Amino acid sequence: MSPVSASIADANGRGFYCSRPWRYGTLAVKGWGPAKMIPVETTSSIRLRKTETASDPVLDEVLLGLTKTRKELPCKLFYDERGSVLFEQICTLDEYYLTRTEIAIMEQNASELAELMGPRCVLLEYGSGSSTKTRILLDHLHEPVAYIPIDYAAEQLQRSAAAIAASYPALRVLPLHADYTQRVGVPPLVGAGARRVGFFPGSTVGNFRLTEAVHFLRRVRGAVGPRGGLLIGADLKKDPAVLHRAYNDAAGVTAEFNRNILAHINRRFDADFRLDKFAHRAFYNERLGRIEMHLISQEDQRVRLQDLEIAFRAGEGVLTEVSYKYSVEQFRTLASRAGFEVQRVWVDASRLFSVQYLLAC
Ligand code: AVJ
Repeated sequence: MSPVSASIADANGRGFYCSRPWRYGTLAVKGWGPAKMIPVETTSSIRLRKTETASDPVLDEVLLGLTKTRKELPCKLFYDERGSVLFEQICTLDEYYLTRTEIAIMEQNASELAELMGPRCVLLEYGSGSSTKTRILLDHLHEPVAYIPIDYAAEQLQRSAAAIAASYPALRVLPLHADYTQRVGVPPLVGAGARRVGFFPGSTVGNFRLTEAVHFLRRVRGAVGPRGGLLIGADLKKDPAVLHRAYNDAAGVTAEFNRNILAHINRRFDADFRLDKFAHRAFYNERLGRIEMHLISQEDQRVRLQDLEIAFRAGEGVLTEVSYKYSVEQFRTLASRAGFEVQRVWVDASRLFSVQYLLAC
C-alpha cells in the first residue's frame, strides 16, 4: 500500500500535510489516495486527533521492543509535549555542548552555507522541533521558495510552522506531520524545478544504527533528487568524559527526559509504568562508538501495557536511545553509501561537532 497523501491548506496556501490517516476537527481524512487539498480558515485552527479506526504502527514498535530479550523503545517517543520542552532545556545545559556548538558553526558560516544551497531552494527539515536553527538559514538564504518542516510532535510542529510563516511572509510553509524514520510521502512539491535541500541538524542522524542511517539518507537522497543537497549536523568522536557529562547532566534534566518516555507510553497506549521505579543510565559504548541511554528497573516488577503484562527483573534495562558519534572520515563513508558526496565540512575549534553539506551524486 502506498502512503496516503492528504493535505490541508489555508487560503494563503500554507498547509498541513499528513502521510497517515488523521482526523482534523470533525473532518476525517483517511483512506489511500492522491493528494487532496481541503481549504480551512487558518492553520492554527487545525486540531489533530488520531482516527480511532487506524491501527497504530508505533504501538506495534513498542510491543515488539518490550517483548525482546533485550528490551528497547523507539527514541522518537521521547517527544511528546513534555518531552519536547525537556529536550529544549537539555539544549541549553552547560554540559550539552552539541546545540550551541552547532548554532555557532552555522552562524559563523551562514553566508557560505547560503551560497552552497543556492537561490530559490525548497528546504525540507527532518525533525524540525522548534525550528530555531532554521531561522539562521532562512535569514541568509536567497529567496527560498518553500519550507517543509517534518516532525512527529504534532502540536510543536504546528506552533513552529505558524511562527516561521509569520516571520517569513514570502515563504510557503508546508508542515508535514510524519514519522521520518518510516517512509515519508513528500507532498507534490511547490516550486517545481527548484533545488531541494534537506536539513537534518542536531546530530539526530546519530540516533540511527548504521544500516538505518544509510537507509534514511537514501530516502532523503530520493526526496531531494539529482541536484539536491543535504545540510546535516553530526557529532564527532571525542573524549568519552565529555560525552558522559553531556548525557548525565548535574541538574538531572536528561534523566527526566529519559523517564518521560514512560509517561508518554502510559498516557498514549494505556500502560502503568511507574516512573520512580526506573533509573536513568547513560554511558559511552566505546566499541560501538555510541552513547546509550537506558532505563534501569529498580526492582522486580510487572508493567501492564494494553492487554500485555511485561516482567522486569531488578537491574534489567530498557534501551531508549543510541547516539552515534562519527569521525569526519566515517561520516564521509556513510554519506557515500547513501549516494551523497560531502562537499564541505565545518567544525568548531575544539572539534566537538561538525556541520556538513552533502550533494547528491
Ligand atoms: C537530538 C537526538 C541528537 O542524541 O544527543 C539529548 C537527543 N538525548 N540528550 C542526542 C538527546 C539525550 C539528542 N538528539
